[in-house]
Formats: sequence, structure tokens, C-alpha cells
Amino acid sequence: MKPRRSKIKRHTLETNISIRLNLDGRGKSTVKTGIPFFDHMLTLFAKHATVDLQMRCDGDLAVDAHHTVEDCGIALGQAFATALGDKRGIRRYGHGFHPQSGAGFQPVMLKEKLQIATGNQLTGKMPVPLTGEAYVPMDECLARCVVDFSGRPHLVWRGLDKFSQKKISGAEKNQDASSAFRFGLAREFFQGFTNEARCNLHLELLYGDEPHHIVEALFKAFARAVDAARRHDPRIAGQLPSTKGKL
Ligand SMILES: [Mn+2]
Repeated sequence: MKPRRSKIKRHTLETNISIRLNLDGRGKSTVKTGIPFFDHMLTLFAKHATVDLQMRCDGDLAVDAHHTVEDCGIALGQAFATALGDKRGIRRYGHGFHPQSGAGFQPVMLKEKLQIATGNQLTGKMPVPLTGEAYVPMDECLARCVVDFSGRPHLVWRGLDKFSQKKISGAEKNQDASSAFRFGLAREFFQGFTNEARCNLHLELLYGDEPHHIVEALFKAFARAVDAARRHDPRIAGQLPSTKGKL
């Protein structure tokens, strides 16, 4: 199968963005947005979604980080929409995924059950670990992400209300970059991505406290869910995963 790739250039008076994306990549990336913390998030996104990503943004950082982060979400969403193409044969929904078998998440570890679940004769050493990969822990934090490349843009953002801009002190607002992300920038990124990739994206912080951990757990859970959803399922090769006939 041909790798699914896209190239995006998006230029406004606020930002100038170029992206090259390979959905069937190996997790390699070069990311330069001018915001080191955001580069860290996008780099680990590419790694954990196992996509190749070259991304560059020259944004109006003299104003603040808002336009850069939001527009990178928009452009990355466009890159996904383009690379996903007509979506034939993709799994569409993103939740736990077993890399060897191609099966969806099965909450079992037993060899016999796994063989029944996947229809595969597994070789090598057991147990094969099956984890709920769209739940990602980061020390004291746990984040969950579920995505559906449904053609219906909708972001659900839960568990971060107590960290919203209006509920924090001036001192907290002026903390480091990971705090700025926790207080609102991450949501702008994910809203931009959701709108342009036309996906249904549910992100939830189940618990957690440390700003860097919170944002990193969200981006990693997002990566794992996207990894599951963009994969081809050989059982439905050439078919749209929808009874509607359109996604
Ligand atoms: Mn980190």
C-alpha cells in the first residue's frame, strides 16, 4: 500500500506554517514552532502516533503564543484530512490497539483468549501486553482520548475546568509554558485540529496536577488514539467504515 502523505502550506498575517505528514511513517519528526514546549509536545505526538512529521511555523510570538498554537492545530488537522483521503479501509475510531494482531483493545492477557480474540496463532514469548493505549499516565496524571475521524467536528474537553483561565490567579497565569498550555492553549490546538480534521475528539484529564505532566499526558493520549484510528484494517480493505456510505 502506498504511504498516505500530505503537504500543507498555510499563510496568514499572523502565522506562516508548512507541514509534511506521512501517516504511515515511523515516528520521525522535525518540529520548529518557536515555542520549545510546543515542539516537545508535537515531537512526542509524532513519536507515539508513529507518523512522520515535518512542521515549521513562523508566528507572531511577539504578540503571544496563541496564534501559533491555534494555527498549528488547524494546519495539522488539514494535513490529517488530506492524508486520510477517502478513509477507505481505516479503523476510523481510535482506542486501544494491539500492534501485532490489528485487533481492537481486548481486556485479556491470556494466550488462549487472545488467540480467540484475534484469530492469530501467536508465536514467541507470551504474554503479549495489551494495554488501553488511549489512556496515558504521566506520573500522577491520567489522560484519556478517544477519536473518531467521522467527518463531524466536535471537541469534548473534560476534567480541566478547574485549570481554566478564569479560575486561576495572576501568579499562575505567569508561570512557565506548560502552565500556559494547561490553562487554555492546549484546548485551542485541539479545537483547531478537530475543526479541520473533521473529527470527533474527546479528551479528558481523569486526574493530575503538575502542568507539564498534564499537557504531556493529553498529547500522548491523543497520539495513541490517532494511531489506532488511522490504521488500515485488512478485513475492510477498500471499504468505508460507515453504513452511511460517506465519511
Ligand atoms: Mn516532557
